[in-house]
Amino acid sequence: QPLQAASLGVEGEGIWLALGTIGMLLGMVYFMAKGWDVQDPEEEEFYVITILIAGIAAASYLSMFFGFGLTEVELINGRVIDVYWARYADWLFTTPLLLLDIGLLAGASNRDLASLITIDAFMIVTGLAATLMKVPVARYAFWTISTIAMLFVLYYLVVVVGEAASDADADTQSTFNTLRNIILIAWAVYPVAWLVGTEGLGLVGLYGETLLFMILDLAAKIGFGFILLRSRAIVGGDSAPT
Ligand code: RET
Ligand code: DD9
Ligand code: DD9
Repeated sequence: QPLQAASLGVEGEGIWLALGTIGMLLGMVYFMAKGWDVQDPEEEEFYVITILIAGIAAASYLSMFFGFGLTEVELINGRVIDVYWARYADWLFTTPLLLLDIGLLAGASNRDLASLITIDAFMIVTGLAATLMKVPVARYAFWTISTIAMLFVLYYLVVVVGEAASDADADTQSTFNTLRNIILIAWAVYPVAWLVGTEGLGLVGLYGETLLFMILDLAAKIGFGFILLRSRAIVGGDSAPT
């Protein structure tokens, strides 16, 4: 049965893709239910962004579960690797939205937000290039470029966005610090997962790598959203209409 073959995945990793789909859907439904009565436009913005993040990820996980977001890359050394490219489509949209969430919380300027999101998109695009290239040295070169871009994103988040947050009230500062720490810890593991996984050195198979990405994705999106939307800091301040 083709459907069954697709949903099991290449190494049985379909179980983690199914759990990822369910986790993203549950997160999305929870955020929708929690935000249903929200009237304040500033607060509503955080809900819209965070629900969109979970929805995009749910669609991406479902497509990977059905084997739709999967492709094979044949390297020049004859090695053939299975790659879930749908992740990159997901991350291209969701990582900017996550940065928008935390940037709006901190009260960062539009100019700083635009810079941050541009470097982030560059990180994902060069990461996809690393993933699809046939020449191993080119793959590691693009991985290195993408990782340097990530270090810029994290630096910018701590220094520039952190500076904006330091002017905010105590609630906002404490929520910002928690969310920033989730990003610092979770995001930094992604290039390591790529490097040890099937795209890189192949120390970890597709099964283990898919599990690792699922845990990271749920922490970085649903854990992040849960903390953000529970915080009083997102309720519009003086600027909100009464
Ligand atoms: C890649 C490979 C190349 C090197 C680097 C990467 C970084 C990816 C990151 C992804 C973050 C995803 C999130 C998803 C939310 O669920 C592309 C793996 C640096 C940081 C937060
Ligand atoms: C063609 C199916 C790709 C699914 C990716 C979902 C994320 C898109 C934003
Ligand atoms: C030009 C960048 C090369 C990076 C090599 C990394 C090799 C890891 C095995």
